[in-house]
Amino acid sequence: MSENGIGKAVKRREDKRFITGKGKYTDDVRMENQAYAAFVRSPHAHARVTGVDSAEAMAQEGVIAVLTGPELVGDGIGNIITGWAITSKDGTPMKVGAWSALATDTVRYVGDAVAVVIAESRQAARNAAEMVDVAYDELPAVARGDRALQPGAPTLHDCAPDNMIFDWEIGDEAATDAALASAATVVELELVNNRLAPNPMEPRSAVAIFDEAEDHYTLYTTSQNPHVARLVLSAFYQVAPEHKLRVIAPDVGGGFGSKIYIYPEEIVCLWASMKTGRSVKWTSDRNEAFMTDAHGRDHVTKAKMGFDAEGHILGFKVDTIANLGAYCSLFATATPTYLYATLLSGQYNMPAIYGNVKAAYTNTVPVDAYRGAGRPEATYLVERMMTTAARQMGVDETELRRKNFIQSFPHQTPVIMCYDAGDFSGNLDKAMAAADVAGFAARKAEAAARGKLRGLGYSSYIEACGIAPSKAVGSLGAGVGLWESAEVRVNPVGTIEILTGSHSHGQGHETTFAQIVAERFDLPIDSISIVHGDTDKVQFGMGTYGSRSGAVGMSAIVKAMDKVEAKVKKIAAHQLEAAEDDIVIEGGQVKVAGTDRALGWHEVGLAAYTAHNLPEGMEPGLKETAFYDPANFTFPAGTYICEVEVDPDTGVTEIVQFTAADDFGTIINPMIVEGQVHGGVAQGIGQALLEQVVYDDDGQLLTGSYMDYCMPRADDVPFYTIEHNMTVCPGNPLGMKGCGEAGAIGTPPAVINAITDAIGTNDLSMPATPLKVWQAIQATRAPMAAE
Ligand code: MCN
Repeated sequence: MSENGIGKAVKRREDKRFITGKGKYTDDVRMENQAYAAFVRSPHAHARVTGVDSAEAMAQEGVIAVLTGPELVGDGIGNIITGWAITSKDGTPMKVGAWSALATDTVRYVGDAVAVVIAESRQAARNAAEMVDVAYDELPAVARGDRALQPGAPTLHDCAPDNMIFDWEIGDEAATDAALASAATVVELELVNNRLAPNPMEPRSAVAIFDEAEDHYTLYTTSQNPHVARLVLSAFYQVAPEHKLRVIAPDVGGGFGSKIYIYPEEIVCLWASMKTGRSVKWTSDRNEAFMTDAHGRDHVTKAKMGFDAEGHILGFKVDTIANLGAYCSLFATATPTYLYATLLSGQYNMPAIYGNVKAAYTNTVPVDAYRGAGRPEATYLVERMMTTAARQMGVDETELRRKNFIQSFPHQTPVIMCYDAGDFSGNLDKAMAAADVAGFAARKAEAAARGKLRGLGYSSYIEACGIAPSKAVGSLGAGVGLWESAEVRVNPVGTIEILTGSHSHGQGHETTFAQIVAERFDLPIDSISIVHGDTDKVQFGMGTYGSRSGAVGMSAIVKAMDKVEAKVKKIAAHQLEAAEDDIVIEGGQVKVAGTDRALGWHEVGLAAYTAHNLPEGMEPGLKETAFYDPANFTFPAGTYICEVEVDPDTGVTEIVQFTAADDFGTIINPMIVEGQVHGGVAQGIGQALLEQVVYDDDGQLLTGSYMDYCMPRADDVPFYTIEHNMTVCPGNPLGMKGCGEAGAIGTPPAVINAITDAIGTNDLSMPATPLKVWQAIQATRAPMAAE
């Protein structure tokens, strides 16, 4: 079949424009009457706004308008919503504090927008923004989730006097307590999952265009899900009715989750465009990005795992406090609940699990989904627990994992998920062979001879991708369905356009999506184009996050291709006077199998549109649409092995080897999948060793630039060894599982388990900076005798 079909390492077609600088991003859009927005942001973490004086700003040259929260609310622009309703264990609904795109009376984090200046140039807007005089009455602030829930902490929202958004539970507490009480060994852990800034290469940007003559709005924006943005902007923020608003997400330079949400800036730019009659552009700078892009993670967790005398897990009890920041962002409430605690079973048979998650408001920027979203938090906990338990019980950690691995499928865990397929021992075997675990002792001895501490760390992760089915997620509180759509449009000349509701912002969909079409119709990949990211071109779709585009988005394309194939076969059978079952599509032709009777693929396309000779009653045209709602999540899983060398004198960790053995089901493009794993592992290494957003106790952001927030660079990451161990996913037509987040999910515990193996203590938190590692080493050493 096609030389560019499934399983082929086709080079990314989109890269030509990216690497030649020809990508077209939102900030590249320039309108003739374009003005610029600059936001006036709160310097305080918590304060009452007692007045906004814009006279001086308005007097500056080039300033068109200064707009404020009360005007926005007065024009009927609605509050920012959260999309997943969580019910607390006492049956009460979660407490959602009001979030206006421009603050009306209170600011709740440093960077909260108070006003916007619209001016003729970016610089004029920024200069004038500094002249807007906002009077604040400062209020006490709280930045840590655990502290926000303590009595006496300052209250952010009246609806939640104790700052508790929800106090949610999953699993069976009594059964878990009984299991722990009967356990031969109980292992306890306290962990912090550090707060991260997503840092996509392209910062957020918006260009809003109001066409007064047509009473129509267009928004160019850096979105992972333009249709959802249009829906929310229309239905909830009342910016414009859906049919009068076009949202275009052109080339988007990465998102990692942070571009799922509809932020205040897009709402304000659209509204300001209507108010001023000008097109309005805003592009975030890096400081603004650190201050206002939704952050990720930020959990504090206490957990206990009980084992019987043979090392079988009996029960797992988890208490987590999740810091959700100042307001509930779009997916924020789903991340520490249904995306986290439903994976507490990891790859293991666990008869009893109980998870309690308390979500807190704090005076920090909202926390939401960031690459992995909930699943890295679960994996970090489960996999550090397994390693710690093996060390505490004095058993081999790979044997402990194997003993507890789930072996038969489908497997229903005690926390909602039903794993459909997997080969966890096989993943571990592949990883151990590729990492040459057998040779580790010799490498450790050699390192010791050089004065270095060498360690090996494991992580056997599992994740759930392609959140589904819509009915099930609806019953758990989701405000949307999580299906995907596709249209397969065969043109009269036989070329094909695929209109997909998925959105590519670095994942290579223009290549992989075309590969499955090339494979199916045995056509050159150049005759296929992928259209996405424009609500005026593409039918409603749900966008890209949760590694769903392969498993869900491509499945919709397959469904639409089924319909196209059926019609093509009918037309060919009619014209070639053969039975439909005898028609095959190959080599650019539609043939009667075993004969030389054939039509060119393009001839069938043309026949569908001339409609001169179609079967009786058939509609002309060759274009089919499908909506695909998956029957279940997909469950990518794997084992990662990290080998480190620690310098005991400086605490510096070097990752000397990193092996990833993943099960992503059917792989469409091995090169793109490897790239996805490389990127994810780099982010996982970033979380484990380098990255951390820090707010001080007053809620001031201390890591507001790359001088203070340490991203991984090329010399922080090793060359990776990537292995695959495929079990086909039974839940979708291609047998695929997602690969886009695995690296970020599986990596952090592998790195920390390796360092703690090297230095001989479990007491280490992320990011494991040289200072922390050095201090941990010192703590393991006996105090020097007093002289
Ligand atoms: N693929 C494949 N075979 C598989 C699985 C996937 O060939 N078995 C291909 C897919 O066709 C697609 C790519 O791999 O081209 C990733 O597919 P998938 O795992 O379905 O993930 P999505 O396309 O839905 O992308 C979302 C995912 C997420 S959730 C984050 S966060 C993330 C990630 O992708 N953000 C990224 N990878 C990123 N990569 C870049 N460059 N930039 C981001 O912002």
